[in-house]
Amino acid sequence: MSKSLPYSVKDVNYDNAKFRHRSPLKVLSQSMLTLSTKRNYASCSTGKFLILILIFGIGCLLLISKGPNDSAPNEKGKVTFVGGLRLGKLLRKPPRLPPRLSPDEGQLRANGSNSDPKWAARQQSVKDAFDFAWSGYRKYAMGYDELMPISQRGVDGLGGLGATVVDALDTAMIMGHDHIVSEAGAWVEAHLLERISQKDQVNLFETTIRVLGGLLSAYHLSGGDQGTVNMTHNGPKPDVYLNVAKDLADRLLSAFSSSPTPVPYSDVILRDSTAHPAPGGMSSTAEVASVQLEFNYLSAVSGDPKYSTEAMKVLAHIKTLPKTEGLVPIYISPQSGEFVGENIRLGSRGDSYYEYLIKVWLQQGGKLNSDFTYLHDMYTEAMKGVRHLLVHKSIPKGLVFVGELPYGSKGEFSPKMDHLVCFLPGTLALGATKGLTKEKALAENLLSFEDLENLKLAEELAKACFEMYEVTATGLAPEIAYFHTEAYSEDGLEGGNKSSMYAKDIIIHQADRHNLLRPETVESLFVLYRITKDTKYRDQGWQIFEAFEKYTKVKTGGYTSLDDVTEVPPRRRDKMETFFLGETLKYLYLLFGDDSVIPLDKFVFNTEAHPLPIKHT
Ligand code: DMJ
Repeated sequence: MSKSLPYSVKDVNYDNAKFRHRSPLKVLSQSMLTLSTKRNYASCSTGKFLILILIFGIGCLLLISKGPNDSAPNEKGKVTFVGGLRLGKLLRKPPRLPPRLSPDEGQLRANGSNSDPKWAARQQSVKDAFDFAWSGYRKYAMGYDELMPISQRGVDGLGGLGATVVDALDTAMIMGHDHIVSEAGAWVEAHLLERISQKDQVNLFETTIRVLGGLLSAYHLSGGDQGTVNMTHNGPKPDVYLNVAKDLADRLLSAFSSSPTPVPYSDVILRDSTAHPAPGGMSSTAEVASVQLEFNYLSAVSGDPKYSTEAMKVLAHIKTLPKTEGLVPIYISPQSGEFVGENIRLGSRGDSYYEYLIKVWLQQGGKLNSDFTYLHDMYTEAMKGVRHLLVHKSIPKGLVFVGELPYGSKGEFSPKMDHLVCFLPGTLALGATKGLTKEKALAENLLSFEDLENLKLAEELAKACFEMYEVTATGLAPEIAYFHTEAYSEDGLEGGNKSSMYAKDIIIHQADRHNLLRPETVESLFVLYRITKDTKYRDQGWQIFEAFEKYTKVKTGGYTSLDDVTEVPPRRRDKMETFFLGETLKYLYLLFGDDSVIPLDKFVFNTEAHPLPIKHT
């Protein structure tokens, strides 16, 4: 294999030679060679010379008359033609052969077309599900954080800011549910500022990702930020959302200013803008490192740098702390600024630390050699660490999963994987292609060795995440799964679907059999579909959606969490989490829809699925 290839064919299942650079001179001399061996009429040297001139002339003409293919999108997405300097430009930058898709891939793309009525109908089903979820919430719980659909009432589990209203708002905008945008928007305008000024304790992270993130996304999608996007004419003016966001963020800033280190406290008392550590004193690593997308965007649109400055200090500080091959413990102390304990995992309390490293870098323009390159470096090192220390294969069927190191890298490996880890396939794929399709990224030679490794891992992990659903009797994943390995096995704890070929690979403990309507797997299916165009991700998403419809829908309105996904009928809990409307249904809707809606190279989704625009640099 040629050393000039940027990566080894062994790592990926396509032929890199198809995408290798060839200089125009090489193309020409190769054509000459082919011609002269195939035909005999160029035997005299004058003849060869004339043919050379002829081919060179035709080549020049072809390059100059390339026309519409030689176009480039301008900043606002309109296409302008790059005329004039074409020849010089092409001579400077050698043309490359277009990537050839395997017949399979070509088929996948054709079937995955957004004009396909099958997917349009499925997308409509998700839109109807959102309407049904909202109708239950509106009827029984309007203004509460969450709906308890079985007891038909509301509950304030997140501090009482009407979290479902704000989490659902941008999903309604994206789906074009105008009446819901009006209802939710009117509620925000009439009540939210007052609530914020009166409420007691909230969690910095949860309030930032759900409420602040939701407000900022609603601001953008309703035409704020110089009207780059305007998905709705319903609801209040964009500035209403922005003003509430500023008021909320001003209070949340106390978590940063009260702490003696750059690591913020976990809890804020909204009404008097004070803050304190969580009981036990520690903050979660994921929590302190997953507020930056929101604070950065607020600074950008408000013109006040203070939000971004405070939030980014956390990441700059974490950069200086010792790590294990880029991996970090799940607790950090705001008092000392140091990590606490050795528990390393990409599940709860660890997850979105890794997600924000790459997403904040992308949000800030995704450039190497910028002030934010350190984030890309931290992410790259961490993903290498994941591949080296946390990725294992199950037996007997070889599912690739990400486990945990509860006692650090010197302690024993645990084959436990939270459903929360299923954000990782999507993040890995996004980080690899920077939101472009795999086809485009390959054609433009944009993928490094690391990117290709990460993309491959993304696809393997997405399979394990999907099988966590397939293996259960309900077709819905448990909160936590264990994987059968050489070192770890337990009998009699299968998911209930005996016909699953992974029934022996996946072990589900009694205590972990609940399902909270979580989004991570469908989030990854959505990102992987956009990036690979492989329709299997849509099919899998549809299967999951159907299982939600079958087992979690509550007749009187709304959807509910379940107690045990391994039993049919499953025992039900009594809670519709806000992220079912904010994330799960949004990602499913986007999975079945047109790629041009919230394109991945123009937006980053915060960890609660609220899209924020990528900064133009
Ligand atoms: C959401 O609130 C966010 O996605 C967060 O990062 C993790 N957990 C939930 C959804 O499962």
